[in-house]
Amino acid sequence: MITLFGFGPAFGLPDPSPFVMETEVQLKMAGVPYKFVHATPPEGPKGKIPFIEDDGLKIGDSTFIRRHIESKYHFDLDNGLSTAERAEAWIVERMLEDQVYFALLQMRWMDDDNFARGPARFFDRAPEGARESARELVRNTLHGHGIGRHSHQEIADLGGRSIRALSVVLGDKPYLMGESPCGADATMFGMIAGILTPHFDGPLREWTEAHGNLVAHRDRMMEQFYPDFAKQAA
Ligand SMILES: N[C@@H](CCC(=O)N[C@@H](CS)C(=O)NCC(=O)O)C(=O)O
Repeated sequence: MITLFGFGPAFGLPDPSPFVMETEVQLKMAGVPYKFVHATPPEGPKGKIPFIEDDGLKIGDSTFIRRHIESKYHFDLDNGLSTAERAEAWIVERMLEDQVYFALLQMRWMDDDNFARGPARFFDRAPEGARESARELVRNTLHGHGIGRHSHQEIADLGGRSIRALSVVLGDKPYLMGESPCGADATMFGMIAGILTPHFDGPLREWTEAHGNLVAHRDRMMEQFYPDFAKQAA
C-alpha cells in the first residue's frame, strides 16, 4: 500500500500544504489505497513534502507522484479531456504551483501576524532560534524565486491577477473542465483552500473570497473528498 507523507491537519485544513492536499485528492480520485503518515520536509527524497513510498520506492513532488500513480495504477486523472483541455489544465497547474503558491507562502510567512498564528507554531517545541532561521530560509526562497523582491502589495496584485484568471477559466462550470474533476482540480482545490482558510488574513484571501465560483469549487471539492472536514467546517 502507498504511504503518503504530509504534515496532517492544521490551520483549519486537512493539511497546511496545498501540495499534500493536491496529492491526497488525486490518490482519492484514482481510488488507490494509501495510508497517511506525518513527516517533515527533510525526510523527503527532495527535501519537501509531500512524498510517497510505494513498494520501497520513495517519490517526491506532487507532479511526479501523480505521474507514478497514473502510470503504475493505469488511471488517467484527465480522462475524457481533449488535447487542448489537457494543455489548459497543465497551464493552470503550473500557474498555481509556480506562482500563486509563492504569493501564499509570502502571506503566511512574511506577514508578522500570520506568521505568529501559523508557521511559527511548527516550532513551538524546537530549539531557540529555529523559528527565525526557518523564516529566513523562506525569505531566501522567495527572493530566489523572484517574487520576494516585490512589495507585499505588488505580490498580492500578481497573485490576484492569477486568481481572477482562474475564476474566468472556471466560469460557471462545477469543475475546471466541466462536469467532473480532472487532475488540476486537485491542484486548484489545495491552493484555493490554502488561501481561503480564515486562519490567515491578507489581500490574497480577500481577493479570492470575492470570486464566488472559486469558493464554491473549494466547498464542492471539500464535500466530495473530505466530507468529515466539510461537516466540521460547516
Ligand atoms: N514542487 C513541490 C513543492 C512542494 C513544497 O514546496 N512543499 C513545501 C511545503 S508546502 C515544503 O516541503 N517546503 C519545505 C522546503 O522547501 O524546504 C510539489 O509539487 O510537491
